Amino acid sequence: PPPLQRSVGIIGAPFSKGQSKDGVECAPSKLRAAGLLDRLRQQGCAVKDYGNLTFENVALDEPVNGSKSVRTVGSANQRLSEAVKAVKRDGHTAVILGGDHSLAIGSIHGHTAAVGPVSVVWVDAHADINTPLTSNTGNIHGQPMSYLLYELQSKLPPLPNFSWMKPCVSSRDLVYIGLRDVDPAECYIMKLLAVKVFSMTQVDQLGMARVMEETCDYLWDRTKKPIHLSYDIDAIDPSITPATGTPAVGGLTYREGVYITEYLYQTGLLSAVDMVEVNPLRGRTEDDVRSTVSTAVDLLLGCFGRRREGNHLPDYSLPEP
Ligand code: 6HN
Ligand code: MN
Ligand code: MN
Ligand code: MN
Repeated sequence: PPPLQRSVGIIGAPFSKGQSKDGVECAPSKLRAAGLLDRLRQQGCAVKDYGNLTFENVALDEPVNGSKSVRTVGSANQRLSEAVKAVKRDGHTAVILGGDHSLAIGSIHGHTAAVGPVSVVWVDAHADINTPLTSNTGNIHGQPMSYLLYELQSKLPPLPNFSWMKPCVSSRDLVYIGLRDVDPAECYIMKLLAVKVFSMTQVDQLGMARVMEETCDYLWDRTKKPIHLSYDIDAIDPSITPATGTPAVGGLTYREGVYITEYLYQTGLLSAVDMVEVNPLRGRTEDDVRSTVSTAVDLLLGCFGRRREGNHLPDYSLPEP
């Protein structure tokens, strides 16, 4: 097959105010230190590094309807949306290194602002579809999908520093993979909107190969749109990726997790990827952190053509004796 899109634009988004645990803002530098950019280049990608964004803490950011740091999260996502839009206009596949999952608001918003409607593949233990009014925790990283979906707009209260954003995803264009820790309100919302879900039960039933076939069959029923992959590292089982803020037992194996990325790469439609919720301060040991970071790197490499059967550059030739 012809070589697929391998021009990558990387944005670091060291943002943590969508939840309350320190450390997730350190992930972009850890992923870089693990050699992400060099390894993408070694596998034949053209990589442009857009650096890390900086975010300000909005003063006097009192809770709104129980949700924490709304203004700070709103302005950070506005900045991220602009950055993702620029990367897409430059013609790259965007990679957003989080940061917590609230940044999917700006990431998906900026992506659609540049390319039009997208399909969203959300790989996560959690559905992250609470509205500010259903959230039990007040953490916005558990809410991003509700901000993004057209169908939930009438259920959202006005939120300070979010007037820049408009909903931009149809519930018909969303697929979840890996769910196993879903709040009752989230479960209700997903049924109400008939969202396509491959929970861990379906992964067990069907196997990941069929899950991916059915995911694409479902998303491509109408037209093939660019794909936004939003990958929460807590989708993977915490025995492999323990360094994350909200671990949930019974997750994807390393192999299932990587298979998702290999499959989506082969579609040629992968247009933006979030890698979120790696928290280098949450592992119990150095090895916990190493395993989490290196799994996140492997997932990103899989998104850009790394194959487990081995790889070589197109111009490779055997040395002559
Ligand atoms: N994540 N459902 C819980 C909440 O706080 O709303 C957990 C959210 C986890 C967030 O996966 O990024
Ligand atoms: Mn998440
Ligand atoms: Mn999660
Ligand atoms: Mn079909």
